[in-house]
Amino acid sequence: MLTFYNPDHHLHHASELKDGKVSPCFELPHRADTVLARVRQTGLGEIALPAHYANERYARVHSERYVHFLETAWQEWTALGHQHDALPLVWPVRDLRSDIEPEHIDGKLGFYAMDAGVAITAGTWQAVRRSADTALNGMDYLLQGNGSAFALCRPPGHHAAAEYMGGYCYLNNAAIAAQSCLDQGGKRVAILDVDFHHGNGTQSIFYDRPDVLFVSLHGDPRCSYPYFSGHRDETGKGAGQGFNLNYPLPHGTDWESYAVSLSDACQRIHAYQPDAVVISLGVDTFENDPISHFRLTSQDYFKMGAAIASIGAPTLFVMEGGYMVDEIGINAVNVLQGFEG
Ligand code: SP5
Ligand code: ZN
Repeated sequence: MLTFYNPDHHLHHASELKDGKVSPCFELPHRADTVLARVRQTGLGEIALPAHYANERYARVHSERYVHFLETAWQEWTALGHQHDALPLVWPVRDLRSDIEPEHIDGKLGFYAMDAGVAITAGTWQAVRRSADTALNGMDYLLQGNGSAFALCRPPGHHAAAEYMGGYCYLNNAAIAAQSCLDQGGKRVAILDVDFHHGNGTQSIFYDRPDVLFVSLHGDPRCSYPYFSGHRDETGKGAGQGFNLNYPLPHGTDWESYAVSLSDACQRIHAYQPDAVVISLGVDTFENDPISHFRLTSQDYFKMGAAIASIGAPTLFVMEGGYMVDEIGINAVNVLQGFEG
């Protein structure tokens, strides 16, 4: 399997607010380095440097003003004399006004964010856009007639919606790739999200559309981040009714029960007859992940890959979360090898 990878992800190395303290982000450059090293070590296949794409491609699923904000936020922040990371700190919840974009960068940061896990640093925009390009090039490669590809994206994307960042995510790489398939003649794309956390951003982007089937297995939002989406009754709206499928699972879920939901999910995707499948591949479902609560073992990831192969469609794997850095490479590549059979 061909891997797309751009080392510019190193330019994004941020802090986050966690447990009441600003501390180094769990989402570190070392994560992608570890996965790349495992790709090399296992001889999975060639590694290609992704092409560059224009902002308009990101703006197919994000608003233009949000893409502009990401591109200019660091400049606006440093114009105030700051030299450290920018973090959002005020949000337009419920009855507050969210129809007017603030002019001040402090207001914009909250307006365009869902949490304080998305610092803007000097290199964030460059890393973020190259991450999206990695997924775009992976999809182009599928559209050339190839059966699979691995987009080793970093930063991840699935918490980012049309107009907000969150959960270490800025541009929604999987959504951008799915939309690119449709823009180039695809009729239906399925996105299967196996990251431990609900892919709220991807769900939000495609919630009212029947041309993208979004299916997610994740920690029950009653007790897991992102807390405010991922319930079973979120099934889509309008023309998209029935094209959003959530499988919230309890803390402690192991392969035996995970596999029941995964098998059901894969059957539903197969029945949809998609032109392509995008896998939001988070391996934070691992038993020793430091911020998650499932109990999959490294061996289980081979079986996950085999289940995904049973869908029988061209498949783009897009890297999302996974934070036990010593194991993330093994687990991610086990999925890819399990897929190849
Ligand atoms: C892409 C992705 O996996 N994003 C995950 C974002 C999760 N952010 C909040 C996690 C909060 C977990 N708090 C645990 C603190 C342990 N001391
Ligand atoms: Zn995650």
